[in-house]
Amino acid sequence: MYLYTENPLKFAFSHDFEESNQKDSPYFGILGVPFDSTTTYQPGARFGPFFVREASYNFEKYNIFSDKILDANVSDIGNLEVVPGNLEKTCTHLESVISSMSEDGLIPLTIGGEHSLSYGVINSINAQHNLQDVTILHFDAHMDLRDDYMGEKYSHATVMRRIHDKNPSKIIQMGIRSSSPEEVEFARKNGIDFYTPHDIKEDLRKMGKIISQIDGPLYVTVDIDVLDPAYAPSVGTPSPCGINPEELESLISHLKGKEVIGFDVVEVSSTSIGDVTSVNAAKILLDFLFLQ
Ligand SMILES: [Mn+2]
Repeated sequence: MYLYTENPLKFAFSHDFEESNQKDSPYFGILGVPFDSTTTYQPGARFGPFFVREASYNFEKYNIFSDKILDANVSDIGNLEVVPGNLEKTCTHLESVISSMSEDGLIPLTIGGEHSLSYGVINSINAQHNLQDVTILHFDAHMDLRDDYMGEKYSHATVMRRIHDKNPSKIIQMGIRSSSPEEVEFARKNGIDFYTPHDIKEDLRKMGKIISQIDGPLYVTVDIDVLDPAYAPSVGTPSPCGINPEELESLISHLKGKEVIGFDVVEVSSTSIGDVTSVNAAKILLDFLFLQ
């Protein structure tokens, strides 16, 4: 690096990985996964990592609400080398990188990319943690609990079903407003708790409490389409009448002090600078980092 140069593609406020720092507090590693091959409707999530990083530069390092300067240990390790059109090979690469990150003590913060990548991350985490002890907190407009989507077992539309197959301790879904009757039946039969935007708007405190009461290790996956399309129009599968950014901010704030073993923000398909979808996605990551 030369004086007066910078690498604009690293997430704002991230720094080079220093192994010596990792002992006292959690160390996070940001990984972009520019992959969107199973997208059903609006493609472009492959550009999510770029636009989310770009949007991250427009935020302050100071959070006025918590009166805190962001000082989380966070290192942006770059993008995964994906195999366009091949989810299986992409997930193999992903699992390899996530495993290496875990060996270095880095907790993955993944920027998507389509939602199916969460499966790759969780599958790899399964090797480090016992997934049977892990709660999955899932923010989404969609349940993603289909056993297959048009015959495909591995798809953005089946990702939570594949994660459920791995027997996590619990799956909690928030923001749900679009599903098939079979998915609702599956959720009810299998102890998957789901809450609609109505539940969240009616009693935000109660929803926060549900998050506060999660015990043990926790993986958080945020499909940005959980937000209303007014706040996140550039998504693979937009669904109206979602929650707003204040509600999501409030829910995320309840992760303070939790043992979060991974966090992803997926389905950002922005195609222009300043797109509100990527701005909100960057904000979610920063809100989470401010809790550290
Ligand atoms: Mn979704």
